[in-house]
Amino acid sequence: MGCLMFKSSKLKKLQAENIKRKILMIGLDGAGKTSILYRLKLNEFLQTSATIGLNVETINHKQLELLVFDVGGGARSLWSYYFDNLDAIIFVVDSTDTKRLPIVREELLRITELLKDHNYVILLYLNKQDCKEKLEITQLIKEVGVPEVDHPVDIIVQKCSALTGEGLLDGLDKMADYLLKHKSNFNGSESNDKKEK
Ligand code: G3D
Repeated sequence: MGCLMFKSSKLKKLQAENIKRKILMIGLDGAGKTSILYRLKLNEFLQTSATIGLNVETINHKQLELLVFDVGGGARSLWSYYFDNLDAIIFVVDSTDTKRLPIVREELLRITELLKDHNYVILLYLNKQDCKEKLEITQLIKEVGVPEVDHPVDIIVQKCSALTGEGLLDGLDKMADYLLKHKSNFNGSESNDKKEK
């Protein structure tokens, strides 16, 4: 009996332990990264100001503890400083900013090339879907170069709005499911996997 009780409390403790994952949130300035971060964290749409440097928040979702780095879009050359040991990238695209889609495309192809030896997933948030003037989803995917990413990276595409909250949790769910399913393949997961046995 004592042994059984020990086992069940140990199991509960292990189940309570979250699996930590490092997420980098990037995208051009004004795409809505900071708004998304705080909508996910606080379930509120906050009035943001330009990110100088970095916002870092922990978001608990499913069994995961996600450490999210929101790096200012004005400092694109700095994105790669956060590539070490990352598990996922949330790439935020402003669906209404059609003029800058060629830059988004360039950046997406650049980061997938830089990360070709890493094991990670990309969640592409097509933000500002509440706006009237926006590109259709298939066109948007084509314009940002998703079909051209030829490195073996899985890309989850999700329409969303930080203003209304629509689509944000759906995207996070899909990313969390992906990370949980593939966790044994990810950096730093060995200890977590061992703990769960
Ligand atoms: P960034 O962190 O990527 O630079 P922000 O982007 O989160 O600072 O957002 C840039 C601007 O877009 C902000 O407006 C913000 O309110 C707006 N925004 C963010 N997400 C959405 C959305 O889903 N829908 C709409 N309609 N607007 C959004 P301002 O006016 O402060 O520049």
